[in-house]
Amino acid sequence: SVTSTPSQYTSYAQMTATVNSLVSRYPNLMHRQVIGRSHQGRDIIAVRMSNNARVDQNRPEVLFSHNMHAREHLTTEMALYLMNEFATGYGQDSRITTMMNTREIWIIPSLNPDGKVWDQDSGSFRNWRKNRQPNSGSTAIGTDINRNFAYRWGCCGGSSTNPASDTYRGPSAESAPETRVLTNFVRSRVIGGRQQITAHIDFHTYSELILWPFGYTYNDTAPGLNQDQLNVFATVGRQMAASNGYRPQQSSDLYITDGSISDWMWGDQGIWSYTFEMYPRTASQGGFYPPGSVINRETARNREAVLILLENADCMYRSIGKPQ
Ligand code: 0X9
Ligand code: ZN
Repeated sequence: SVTSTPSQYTSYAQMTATVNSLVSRYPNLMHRQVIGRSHQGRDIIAVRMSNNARVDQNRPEVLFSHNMHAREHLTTEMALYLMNEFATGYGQDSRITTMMNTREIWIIPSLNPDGKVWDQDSGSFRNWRKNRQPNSGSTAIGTDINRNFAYRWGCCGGSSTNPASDTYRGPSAESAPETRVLTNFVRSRVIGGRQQITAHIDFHTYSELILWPFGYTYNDTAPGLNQDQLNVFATVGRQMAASNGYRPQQSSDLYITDGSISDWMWGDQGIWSYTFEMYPRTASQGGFYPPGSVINRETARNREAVLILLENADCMYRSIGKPQ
């Protein structure tokens, strides 16, 4: 079949158990933190990985975030793949070892646990995208976390004011607890006035794309994104795309969004932030629910792209020959 059943993907409960068992097997390489709770009170966790993970070190940090959209279950598999790869590759693979010795790698395997449970745990998939927060004055449930960020929130027709819409932006920026957990975590990585996180990928499905800011405007450059910076985004984006066969483009080439995570990460925090849209390319290949048999192939497919971003994360301008 071209589609799947819920049991072919890791559930939120299984994800929690898998992360806990990895952390107890690799206590020096993995450190787990609860960074906050979802609307319904589930833990949102972040795992720090490095050669000395229990200690906060002064190194470039790279963040990988996953499963902001409930039904995009392949992205949680991507997080578990990365944890496994960095843990088992340390001391075995020279590129992974170098990155574990010179970076701090943050992995947030599910930004939307309530949505994931709602979509997956009833026996059949529900095609759910948003969080599970009620809306006052409406029976419709949920805010689209990827329209709820506080950078040009609601500015440009790239989100909806209708609580029933799949792209409902919420009553105000950061109104969704899940958005706030992520932004508070990212803000907490400003140490001595300097944001430690230099680069980021937010994993989604589907369409096989690598997207960079801005999403709120069709213009290639904008206030806060100059030509050199655009060239960095495009150069590293194209290098990553050459490794996985995705299409590299500016976010708004797909469609306009406002209040999305990558616009906030770059526009507010100066973090080189990409949005990946994973497998499949088209709806006819299974859309949000491709068969579980593709999980290994489609997560490993991004190994090289992730390493490319990690290796550039100490100085992204080096990619265009202008180290600063
Ligand atoms: O619409 C979204 O939030 C993302 N696509 S998804 O199908 N996973 O929901 C894309 C966001 C990227 N930003 C822009 N296209 N502007
Ligand atoms: Zn998505």
